[in-house]
Amino acid sequence: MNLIHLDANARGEDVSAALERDGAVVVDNVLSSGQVDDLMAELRPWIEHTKAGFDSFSGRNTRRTGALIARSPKCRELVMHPLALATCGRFLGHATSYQLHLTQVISIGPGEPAQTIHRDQWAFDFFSFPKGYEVQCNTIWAMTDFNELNGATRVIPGSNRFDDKMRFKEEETIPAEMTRGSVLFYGGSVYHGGGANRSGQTRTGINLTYNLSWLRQEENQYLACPPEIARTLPVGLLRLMGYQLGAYALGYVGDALDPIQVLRPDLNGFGFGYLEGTAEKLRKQQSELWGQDRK
Ligand SMILES: O=C(O)CCC(=O)C(=O)O
Ligand SMILES: [Fe+2]
Repeated sequence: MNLIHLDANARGEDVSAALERDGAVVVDNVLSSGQVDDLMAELRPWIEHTKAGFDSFSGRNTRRTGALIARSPKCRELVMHPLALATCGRFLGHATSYQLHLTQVISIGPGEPAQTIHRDQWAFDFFSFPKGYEVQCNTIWAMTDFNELNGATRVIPGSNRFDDKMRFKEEETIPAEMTRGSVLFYGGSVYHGGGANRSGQTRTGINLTYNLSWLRQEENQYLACPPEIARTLPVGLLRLMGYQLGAYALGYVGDALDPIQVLRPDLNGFGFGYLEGTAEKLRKQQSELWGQDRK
């Protein structure tokens, strides 16, 4: 059992291929030390005000700080990182579109026991998706080094092809060790969990996850980021947050409006500012249904 590492020049298709095969892969040293410092400078006040988790899965010694789009301009950039988008575009490219699923700084404090090994896609009401049908693409950006002692994420490479609802012990997993500034990519189907922190220091990672737009988002992006802030954000980011049609009839407002027209009436909504490939897929769906283009 071995976790693949790619270097920072890796392309989205390389990361996606590794994810398809193993369910998880580390890309080393994507962010500079200065970039990590800048992210942490914005996040620290929010982390300090975050309460610890309320159950063993969220972690009673772990702080989970969300709403990162509203709270941190640097995280907005990270959510749109070209390697993350290129990887998602490929790994989740079988659907019409994908969207931002959640934003969360996970700070695992000293003494936290290991989290239950799970699949993130269990969030979808424990529905068993067909093997090989990927619904989610996840990142954890290391803000501290991740090592076995301080609670590096535990993964089972190749478990993306295992049966659903299996149970594992910590010793059946390996730690996704990586340096500060590196990123762990992992699919929704790979078995993994936060590691036990047996060190004296907090382990901090930024968990940014993406899912197919026909599924619900784990973090409610419309309320986590108030409209006053959302109105100031780049259109590409708004589309990713869910201000878009997820498929032909998913997510419209009122009289069949594109949701971005409600937030930004100044924009001529349909087909504008979508991530690569999505507008074309939506048009294709329409022409299949109507036998013509809407333009
Ligand atoms: O913090 C980690 O390393 C992983 C946490 C995790 O898998 C989760 O909360 O779903
Ligand atoms: Fe998880």
